[in-house]
Amino acid sequence: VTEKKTEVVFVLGGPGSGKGTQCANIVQHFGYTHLSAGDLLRAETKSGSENGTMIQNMINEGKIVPSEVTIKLLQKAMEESGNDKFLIDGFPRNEENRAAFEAVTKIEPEFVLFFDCPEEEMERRILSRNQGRADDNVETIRKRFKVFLESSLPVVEYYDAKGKVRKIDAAKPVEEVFEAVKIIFTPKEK
Ligand code: UP5
Ligand code: MG
Repeated sequence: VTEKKTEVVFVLGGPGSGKGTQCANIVQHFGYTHLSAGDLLRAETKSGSENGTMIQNMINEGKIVPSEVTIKLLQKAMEESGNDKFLIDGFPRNEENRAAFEAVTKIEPEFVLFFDCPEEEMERRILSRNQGRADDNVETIRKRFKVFLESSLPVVEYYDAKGKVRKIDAAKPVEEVFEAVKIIFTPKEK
């Protein structure tokens, strides 16, 4: 019996670039399980666990939660899914996240889907989202943008140097962005 290899695609992009929206579309067409690191962390704050308050404080400041916490949540969700194909949305957010995930799971991503979007557009989208997220206010959004530029973009550059980044123009309407995404996930004819 040959064990099937776990397949991971990292979905990265700034706050409000459309990661969650496009992952929902990809799931419907290509059979992946969508794991949003942010959603898993937000669920953890509501579970009343001992880490909950710490996670909430980090999210309110737009800071990156320690790798071990996030990786544990991702691993648990991967095990529970019963699937072997994952979209990991919003992780890794810094060099330490990336190195720790590879060291702990021994998984290298197949590729990195990167949603490229201007800050003004991302800010507009977040401010009109209205889903009650504690970090969707102008002050925290600015902090999230700063952390994205300083800590998360270097991760994209790391994978770009390995030829693994598939960059998408995410400023277009949802349907047009998904057309570009589809091309990337559709197996090439040999
Ligand atoms: N929308 C989407 N696409 C659109 C389009 N093409 N045109 C017009 N509108 C579009 O979209 C945002 C909004 O825009 C929605 O209203 C949507 O309808 C609309 P969404 O798909 O939600 O964008 P997304 O990129 O998922 O935005 P999100 O706000 O979730 O991104 P963040 O990266 O900021 O949030 P995340 O949940 O990943 O992280 C939140 C916090 O958790 C982080 O700041 C950090 O503190 C913490 N965190 C960690 O510490 N570690 C982690 O590993 C992950 C998170
Ligand atoms: Mg999201």
